[in-house]
Amino acid sequence: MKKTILTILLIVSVLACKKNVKKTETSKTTQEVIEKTPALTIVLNPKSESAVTGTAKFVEIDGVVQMTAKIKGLSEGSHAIHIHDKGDCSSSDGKSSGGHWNPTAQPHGKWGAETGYHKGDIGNFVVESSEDETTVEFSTNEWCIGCGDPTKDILGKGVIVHQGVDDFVSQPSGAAGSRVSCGGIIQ
Ligand SMILES: [Cu+2]
Ligand SMILES: [Zn+2]
Repeated sequence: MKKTILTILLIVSVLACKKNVKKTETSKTTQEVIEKTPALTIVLNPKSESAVTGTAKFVEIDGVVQMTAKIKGLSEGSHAIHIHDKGDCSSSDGKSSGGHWNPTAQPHGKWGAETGYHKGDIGNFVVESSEDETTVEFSTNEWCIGCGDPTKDILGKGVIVHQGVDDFVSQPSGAAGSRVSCGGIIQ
């Protein structure tokens, strides 16, 4: 009888031990995955006396950077959004962020155009109602977050939202009008 109880206790403790080990391993793996996923969220601040605010979230998964921008305070209609060369939004007109981010020395254009485009040429988006927040989604494998490759790395650059529309033709920046919101892509 004593032997049976001991055996049962032994089996129970071995099972409990096994369960514990498995749990620990699982949580460690999840933690590692989180640490390996570069991500950041930046704030977009009003410029050129606008009231355009928002956030832009960047996440890199399997070599693809996904941008999700949420923007408020824009008038109804189409507006341009780009990545500009500097993460400096200090000037009141947003021009401290420089021209379009163009590390591959291409002409300005529509994203993916055979004639060329800047790495910052995200394009236009539509605001359905000036009352609502508009979500802008964009993803590409031509960017990275902190990989150090100067032709891909968006860290240190700046997101600019324009009052006007990018015509994809005018050089060097698509004649998209004033810069109404700015956020530095800085961790
Ligand atoms: Cu721009
Ligand atoms: Zn451009």
